[in-house]
Amino acid sequence: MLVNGTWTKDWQPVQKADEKGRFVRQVSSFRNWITPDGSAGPTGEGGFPAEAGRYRLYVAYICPWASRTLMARSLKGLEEIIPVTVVNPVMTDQGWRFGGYDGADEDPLFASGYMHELYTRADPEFTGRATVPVLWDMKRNIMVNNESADILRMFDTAFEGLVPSDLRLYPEDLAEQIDALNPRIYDLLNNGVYKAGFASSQAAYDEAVEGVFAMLDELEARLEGQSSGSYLFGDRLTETDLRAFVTLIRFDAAYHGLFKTNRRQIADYPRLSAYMARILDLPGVRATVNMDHITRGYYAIKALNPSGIRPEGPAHVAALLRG
Ligand SMILES: N[C@@H](CCC(=O)N[C@@H](CS)C(=O)NCC(=O)O)C(=O)O
Repeated sequence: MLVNGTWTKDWQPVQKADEKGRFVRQVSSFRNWITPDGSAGPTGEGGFPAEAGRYRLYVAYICPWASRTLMARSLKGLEEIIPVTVVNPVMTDQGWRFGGYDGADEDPLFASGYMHELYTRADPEFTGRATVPVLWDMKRNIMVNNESADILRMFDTAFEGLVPSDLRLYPEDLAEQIDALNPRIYDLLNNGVYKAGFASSQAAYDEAVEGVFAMLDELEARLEGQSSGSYLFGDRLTETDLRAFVTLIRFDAAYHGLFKTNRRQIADYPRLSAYMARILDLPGVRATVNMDHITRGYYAIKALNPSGIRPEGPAHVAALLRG
């Protein structure tokens, strides 16, 4: 990670843990918002008006948080106006790097070798992990935001004047329910699988796995109570579905094995499986799922898989992705 703008040698690939061995994810630090007129958003400063071709999104296909922003970009029809740069799926001892893998890009703006160079460009004194996604302002050459939850919401509203869309990922009438379910899905499922995978005590692992399957059971039951073909809040797709999808699609191929969340697979949940397939079939979504990057990246995490051997992967996942 970076400490006062310098890459530190005491890099910890197994991430931060609390006193009980529970994995702790870093809080994001660039929190400005793109808005239709450049006024300030809910956090950070103003000065980032919606403009075509002004902002670049840096992502890793392996990363569920980055992938939800990619999904929003596609579903909202923003591909033409927000270019994307994809990093190499394998985390190095200097964090995410550019190029060197099929489907990974060089940094077109600064020819950076590593993602952390963008962070020190944005803040020469930056302390923290150089995470993806990153939304970069190519006009002012500064980082707008590195929190995917914010990026999702600004993609939903900021560019309406440039690319109108009927889709509302965060509709006002569902806001309260979305805000209630999101943090639970995040804690138990999205981050829950990481808490299981990176647990450094049996108790922390047990607790995390319990949470993961409690949430999967809850989501299965929720879908069961609704008409077929629906999403978590009925017939409208929302940001909560994107948040759930990114973990579901990685589950059987990566988390079930590498993160030891192996009580069940998503394939064992009929409604969740159908729901996941339905979302995958939405226009533009399949292109945001690069299973080669996902399995290559996860199974290259040395702390969890020292040999780096990548398992073949379940046949049902390959079949699902072929469509
Ligand atoms: N709060 C961030 C979390 C993003 C995050 O944790 N990204 C991971 C990859 S999935 C990352 O870049 N990790 C690099 C590191 O920890 O050094 C968000 O949702 O945008």
